[in-house]
Amino acid sequence: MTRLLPTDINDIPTGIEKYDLELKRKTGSSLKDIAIIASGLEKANLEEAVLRVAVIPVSVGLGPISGFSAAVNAIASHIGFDSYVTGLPDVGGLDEAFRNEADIVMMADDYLFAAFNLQDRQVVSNDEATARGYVTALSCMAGSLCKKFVLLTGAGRLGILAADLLADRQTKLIIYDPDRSREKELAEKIIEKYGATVFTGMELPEALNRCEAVFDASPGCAFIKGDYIKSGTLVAAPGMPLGLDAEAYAKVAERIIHDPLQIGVATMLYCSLAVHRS
Ligand code: 2YJ
Repeated sequence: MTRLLPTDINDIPTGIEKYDLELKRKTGSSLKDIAIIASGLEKANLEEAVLRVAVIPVSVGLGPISGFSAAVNAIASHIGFDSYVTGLPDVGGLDEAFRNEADIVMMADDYLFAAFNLQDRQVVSNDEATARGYVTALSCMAGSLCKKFVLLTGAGRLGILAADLLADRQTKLIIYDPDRSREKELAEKIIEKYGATVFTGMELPEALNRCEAVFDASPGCAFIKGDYIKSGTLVAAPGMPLGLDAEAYAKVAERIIHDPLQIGVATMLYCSLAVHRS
């Protein structure tokens, strides 16, 4: 996750209802349901009690991003948590969260954005949750990803997590990274772990032509061109900025999941209630 800009997130609190309707139209599932499925929890087994979430602004490094804590808070409230932003940042905020008996604390510096479940000593990173949430959303959109050609662009931190989850769903994985050694290294790991078929060494136009779905885990901007993507392709694109150019976006507008925070944050919260150790 590159550092978000206030313009990426300022509309989240006012637009969350509309966002959720659009997500449901595209995937058949609400934000809350995608997060629950992604976490591996069973909806029927979830406890009734409303959990308290404290979102703590963090001032170290590059400092607070205007609207970041408010956006995280709006997402948590929208999916049914009793969420609030602490009055103080940093250690003062943590002190406040403990005194108010928060169940979950969410905070981000320039390197890590994490949810800490204070009851169960669980910690979930935004990267981990974003990979889980977006693979789930892509799968809901597709019906099933099993045996489908899925192109994963980007073999970095998020790509490594997504590759694992996509291979686990028995996709025919195509990995593309401009750094071909990273691409190969990730493919070898996946082949060794899952005995899966993984395709590498393709040029992007060929890979886009072969695949039925794309998981864009790259930090690149507008490198997926409209000339090459097919109009039926399903796209999960968690990164900011968007990897698709305007023409590519227009072609897949009804089949693309792309947001700056919503799926990642919602999935962090439910994953913090579940046990995940991969
Ligand atoms: O509290 C705040 O407002 C800021 N300290 C939030 C900083 C948010 N951090 C980022 O955007 C970093 N790029 C985090 C990367 C996390 C990896 N997914």
